[in-house]
Amino acid sequence: MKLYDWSIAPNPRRVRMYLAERGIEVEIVQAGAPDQMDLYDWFLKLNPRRRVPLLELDDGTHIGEAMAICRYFEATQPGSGLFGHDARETGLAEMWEREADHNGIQAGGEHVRNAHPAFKDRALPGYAGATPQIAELAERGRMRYGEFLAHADQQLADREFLAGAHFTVADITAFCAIDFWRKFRLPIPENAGHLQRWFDTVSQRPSTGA
Ligand SMILES: N[C@@H](CCC(=O)N[C@@H](CS)C(=O)NCC(=O)O)C(=O)O
Repeated sequence: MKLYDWSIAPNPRRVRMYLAERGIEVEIVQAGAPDQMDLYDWFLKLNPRRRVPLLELDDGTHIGEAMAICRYFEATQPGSGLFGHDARETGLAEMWEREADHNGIQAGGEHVRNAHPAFKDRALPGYAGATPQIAELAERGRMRYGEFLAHADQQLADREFLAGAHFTVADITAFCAIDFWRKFRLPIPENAGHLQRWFDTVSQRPSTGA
């Protein structure tokens, strides 16, 4: 089994954090260089979806999508609680994980990839052809991302983690989004004190260094 990774990218980090939280060891193969904007040619030939992370099983099966990969490990080695400890927490973890993916990782990406010169003609990940930047999408992405930060701040006002008392995959995805996009001028707002407290707490977890 191999996990194709790209050390600089936020989505593979979601899987690395999940594995580190669980103490699961998998062979990790870099599919792109840390100082390049493109994944390696050999990887793009191997994976027509042209994106990381990608899990390769021993029978050659390829599983993409960060949470699908985490769910594979949760199914083969169940019981971590990272997808929730009971029905209520499972629902909340799922809801906030999706929120953090759609309006965190993807909305931040909608802004940065449509605004930053480094992403000229590369506004969407995973496409071989040119995907031009659209200024209106950059603005909309910033708006969506801002809403996400505000909602997360509100949610964290009276609970330690997004789904409640326990750290879950929702926190993993939200942390990977916020820690990545803050480097592109999308910081945690000064008035989002609950979110900042949560971010500082999660930053202390050893899995963030994975
Ligand atoms: N929804 C996918 C997103 C995967 C994705 O967009 N990965 C980025 C890295 S964070 C990528 O492979 N980008 C390739 C590119 O920019 O061409 C997931 O959860 O894995």
